[in-house]
Amino acid sequence: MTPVSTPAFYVTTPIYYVNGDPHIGHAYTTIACDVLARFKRLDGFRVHFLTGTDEHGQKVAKSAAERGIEPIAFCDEVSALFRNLAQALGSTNDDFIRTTEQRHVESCQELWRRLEANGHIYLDKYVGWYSVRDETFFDEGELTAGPDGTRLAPTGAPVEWVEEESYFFKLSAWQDKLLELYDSNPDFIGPKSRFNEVRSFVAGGLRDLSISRTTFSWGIPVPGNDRHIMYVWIDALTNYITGLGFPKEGEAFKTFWPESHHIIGKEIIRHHCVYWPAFLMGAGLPVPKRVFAHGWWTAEGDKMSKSLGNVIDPYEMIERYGLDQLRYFLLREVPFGNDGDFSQTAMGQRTNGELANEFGNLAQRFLSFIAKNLGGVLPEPGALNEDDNALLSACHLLLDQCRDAINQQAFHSALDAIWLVVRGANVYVDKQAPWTLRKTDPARMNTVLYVLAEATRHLAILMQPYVPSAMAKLLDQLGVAEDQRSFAFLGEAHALKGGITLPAPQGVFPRYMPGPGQEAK
Ligand code: ME8
Repeated sequence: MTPVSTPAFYVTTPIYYVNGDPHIGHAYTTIACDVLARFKRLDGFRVHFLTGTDEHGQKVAKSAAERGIEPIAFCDEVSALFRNLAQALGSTNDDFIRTTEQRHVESCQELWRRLEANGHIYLDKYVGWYSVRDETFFDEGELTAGPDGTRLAPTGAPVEWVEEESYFFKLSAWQDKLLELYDSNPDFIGPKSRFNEVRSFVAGGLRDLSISRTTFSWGIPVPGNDRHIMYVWIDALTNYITGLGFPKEGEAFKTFWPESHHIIGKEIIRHHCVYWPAFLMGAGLPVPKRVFAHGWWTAEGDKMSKSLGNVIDPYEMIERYGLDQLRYFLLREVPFGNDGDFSQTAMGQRTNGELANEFGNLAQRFLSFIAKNLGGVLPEPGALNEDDNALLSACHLLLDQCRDAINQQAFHSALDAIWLVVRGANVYVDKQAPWTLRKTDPARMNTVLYVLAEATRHLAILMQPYVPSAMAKLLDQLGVAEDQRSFAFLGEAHALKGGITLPAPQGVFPRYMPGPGQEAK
């Protein structure tokens, strides 16, 4: 049983709308959260990782109507696609939430009741603009001119004029409390640029928020007035506490909520960093620990869209390059937080240049050397020289460097640090040239091979969150037992023992060879 003192960590993806099929953007956030969850588990944390689907609202109701089926049948179908994608990505989520589940209805209604009881909700009429695509209300001043005198939301989505009776949340009353929250918790929002964006939005003044609709019925009924359904965002955001058993504030809630990390795309930062903490504070609940907004992917230089037909299918990428390769590429190519472009040329280059050549070859060179020349027995090292110590100390420093980076969600920085050592290890092999030492100084050759194995053990253990299947194979080949692969086994105290027989080596990162018609565009 996990001891009670084990630190906890809670990570969530946004819950994805079921009005469209999953694509690479959804895969990106899920993979990032999975890397975070795996890293923390390996680092001794008790982790809860939640993902799921956002199934209510006007947009979903419209999509179901277009298909001519009941909304719930439509949701069942598309939600399953997201669930399957998570699995195909190797996601280790502990739960998959659907907002149409009864547990979630109860949770939302309880949150509403608490807000109402605390005097934060009033009934009035909403008159203004609404974007169905963003499921968001916009002020006149935020809109831009569209074609033929129409208006567009800042996201480019069309807006419609709405006039209907609505419940409102007194968001305007939360300005000072929110500013106080940001100022006393500089890590509440990452990256820093987003923090500043949110802070100045709130400092500019807040208007009360319409939180119910009456003109369609696909949503959670407002307690005590079922002519109204809840605004889809109050419903959606609440998933994060439903997933911990709310309205019960039991063990899961108490353990994980104070350690909650929401990873989202930059377009939904306002909902997560303004509305959500205000709802929670209004209901007398603690706010999440941190919200990190990453950037957006374009495809070969263009915005991904169904109409352009350039939406990148994660399954196709897995099929073509491999799952570990896709996971690595997404977190390596672009600093987490920045926008990036998904180019297959870059994907092919990272797959071959970094994974196959730099990392894969490093391991295969010494492992096959040991297999061929030493009967597969890992040699005992002799005295270590300066070069050996330099490489091993660089390995020993990696955990702290990766931890610092991962705690900031700087997935790319952790990879940069690891890659410096991968490159250093390649320089080391070339300089030490064990193939020459075999004839001139076999004892020194033994030391070099051992140092390479021990360095690779460190690299493989630390790379597990990113490329789990390849690293499982590599650690097998290094003779590292499955229960000795957590970060607690990094460092000298658990170094490999010379004299063990290693299994037959085999490549862990195959080279990508474009098939006919698959040459990078
Ligand atoms: O917004 N690049 O759901 P959604 C990077 N249901 N990430 C992308 C992306 C892209 N091109 N496209 C999508 C919703 N994403 C709401 C969320 S949460 C309480 C409710 C990712 O299906 C990114 O994480 O539109 C983004 O925030 C999310 O998918 C939006 O998914």
